[in-house]
Amino acid sequence: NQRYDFREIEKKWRAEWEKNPINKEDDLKPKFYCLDMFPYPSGTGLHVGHWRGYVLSDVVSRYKVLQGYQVLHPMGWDAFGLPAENFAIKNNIHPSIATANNIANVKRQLHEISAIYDWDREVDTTDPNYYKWTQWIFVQMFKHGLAYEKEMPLNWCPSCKCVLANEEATNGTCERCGATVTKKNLRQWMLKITAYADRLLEDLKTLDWSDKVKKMQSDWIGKSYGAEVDFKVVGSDKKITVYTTRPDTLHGCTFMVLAPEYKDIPELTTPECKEAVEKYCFDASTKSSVDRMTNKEKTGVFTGAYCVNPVNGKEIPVWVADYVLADYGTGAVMCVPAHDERDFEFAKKFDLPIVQVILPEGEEEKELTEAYTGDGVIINSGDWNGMKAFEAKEKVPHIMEEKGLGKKTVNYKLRDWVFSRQRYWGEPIPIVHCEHCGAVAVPEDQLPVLLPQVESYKPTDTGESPLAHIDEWVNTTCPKCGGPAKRETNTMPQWAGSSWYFLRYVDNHNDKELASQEMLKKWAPVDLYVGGIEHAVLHLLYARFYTKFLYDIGAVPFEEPFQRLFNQGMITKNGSKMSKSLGNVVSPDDLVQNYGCDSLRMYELFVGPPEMDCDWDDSGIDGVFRFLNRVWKLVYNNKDLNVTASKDMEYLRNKLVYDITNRLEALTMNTVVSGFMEYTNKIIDLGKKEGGVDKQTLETLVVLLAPFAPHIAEELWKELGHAESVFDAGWPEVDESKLVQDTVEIALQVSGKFRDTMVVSVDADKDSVLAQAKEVLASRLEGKTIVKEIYVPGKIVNIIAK
Ligand code: ANZ
Ligand code: ZN
Repeated sequence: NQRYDFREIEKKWRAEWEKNPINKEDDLKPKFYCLDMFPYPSGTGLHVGHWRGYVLSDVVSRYKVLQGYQVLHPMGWDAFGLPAENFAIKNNIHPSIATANNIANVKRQLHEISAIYDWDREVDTTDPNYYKWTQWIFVQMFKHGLAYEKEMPLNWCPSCKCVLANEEATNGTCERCGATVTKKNLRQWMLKITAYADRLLEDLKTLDWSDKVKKMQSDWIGKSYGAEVDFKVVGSDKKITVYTTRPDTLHGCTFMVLAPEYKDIPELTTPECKEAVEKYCFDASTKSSVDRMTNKEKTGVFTGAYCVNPVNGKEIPVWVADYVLADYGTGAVMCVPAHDERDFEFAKKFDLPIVQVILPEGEEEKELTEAYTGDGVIINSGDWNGMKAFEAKEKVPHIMEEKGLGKKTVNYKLRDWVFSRQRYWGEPIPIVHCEHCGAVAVPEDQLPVLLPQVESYKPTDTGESPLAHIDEWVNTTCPKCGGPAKRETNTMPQWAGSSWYFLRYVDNHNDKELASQEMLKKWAPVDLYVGGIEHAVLHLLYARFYTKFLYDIGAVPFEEPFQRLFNQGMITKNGSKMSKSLGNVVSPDDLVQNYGCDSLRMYELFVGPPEMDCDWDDSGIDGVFRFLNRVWKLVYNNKDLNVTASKDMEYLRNKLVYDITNRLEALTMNTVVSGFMEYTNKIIDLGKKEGGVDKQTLETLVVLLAPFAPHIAEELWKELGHAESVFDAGWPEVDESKLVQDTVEIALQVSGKFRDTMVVSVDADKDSVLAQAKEVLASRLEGKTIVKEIYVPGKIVNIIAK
């Protein structure tokens, strides 16, 4: 058959691979674990944006198979969580049914990609055999003191009727629905991720991740060095301790600000100020922390109290303002308006004194129009004057320690992880509350605690989960004393299941442990993890925390789950994210129907550098389709010619292998595709000149193409006379000696204008090149006088003629 009938071919090979997977487990081979961030099975299904990452990871997986690895490339479902529940409420379908439907649909769509997923290893976070282990991990954390209960004001989304982790409320709005986040006092389960702050920070160094993502994680952990300094309160035996990263500016501290939640405020406040302070503190309690930090206009009230600046004995006023957070540092700030932007604004607004203590090197002191936050020399600071600010930063904490006025400290921005949700569709937290014994873990042999069927899974306004209304489920007996007890009714956040799923794939049928040591050692950790950058902080930090904890209790044999991370960019349509609500979702179905899976796979990679966002334009796929047709014809027209390769063809073939391999290793997939197009054209042209293309060159092209366009490659491989799969062929090697070219193509110019090209031997001397060039250009030089002859070796001949 001379025609490239992609429909026929793709159907045929997909069926064949299903019977006979190309990726065989073989412990004599090295392993490669290539993982996609598993999808949330939404009702909308997959669009061309989803394909981008899945195609990339599949190309790498197939490439590794060709290189002789046994490859683990699994797929599964992150299926608990709010969207399924919201969908269920809206459409009146039970979340478990809606989820099953969605999984079936997305799975069907995934088959279209022809990725080499191992469906025997499928995991589903809502499957009791899976969440049994999600609960087991929680029980281990509880036993190790890392899961604890706490009553606290929390980010509350009034629309989702649910608490949010700090990570889910980063700009004062709900990450999911965009509603403004408020505060609510609730009893919550917390995970002590802060106990791992240092290791989470340190071990970033060992990972092959982009600097961008590493920085996002280290900023989120937010380790800073500073000092705690004590300020005596005037007329009282109380003191206020502040946390500062700028102890060098102590002499410039002209007032103090406390967070509205600071515990001593009632005792510090004078009777005249009481009413205003109480009102201010109440108002602040209704705002979210992000709202308070980013609030443009500074607000605050004076408490009537004063404290003493320990380095100069000056009495400074104590204020309350909501830009100071209760849960960072000590909840009290020594304010240095001259050198801190927030303090400067505050001082301007409330007319508080500003004293400059750092002078930029070589400048005169003059009135500040804004805070100066740079380096410089210390002034207005008694015997510290003349010191460099950065030196003082180091020294002052020691001085304060010696004088008993404070101490050196380390602080983290990272907070413990709020781990309970007041929603139905999640893993029940495996805890029983007993009047006598307190919170007791459900014994491991009684796991999983099954999520019961409920009639109404709608969330409530009270902060109670819908599970709280099922008396027969809630009322139970205490595993410790046998007395009456109640089940915990909160469920886990969606992140729970995704924090360890990569461990389960390696041994997903195990009913004794979350995965055996043997299988974990065989496959894990993940060698390449592909997914969107939106998970840079949340999921990736949680997964690292889980892995480290499981390592500490001996459940997994490594500390870091993901060795190399690749974040693909988003596919947009007319500049905006594809979404059902915008009506701009491009479905892959029609494109597969009209051009085939192979063309769409290659086009997904061709649209732009894979790490960058890219606007989608259907029309470009045509170029890729035509390219595959050219390859098809090239192989057909030449496969039976039996020509021998020329030196030039051998060069082309080796250069092709060299470039494609290097670009693939660097994951610059768009340049791989353009490289294929460029080299194919060159091979076609050279073949025309030489009366045909040799078989080895054709075979090499087909094997290299196989990870990208597997169906056409498999078909052409058969046409080239092979009985076994192209994926058994082995990845072609480069013969370095052939990369040295005998001839080069050089450009010919007349008076600087490009006129022609010619091919010369690389070691041809100047005279013979010029003579040959003048011959080629003879007609253009006729009747002219040659003024000058220029030869740039291997590149250009320029004949200047009048
Ligand atoms: C005096 C000072 C002078 C400060 C100066 C900064 C600049 P990072 O680096 O992010 O850790 N701070 C301390 N506790 C705070 C709280 N609970 N809420 C809001 N701000 C707080 O920030 C540490 C700095 O943030 C500290 O150093 C403190 O202000 C402020 F020229 O102390 B600084
Ligand atoms: Zn008990």
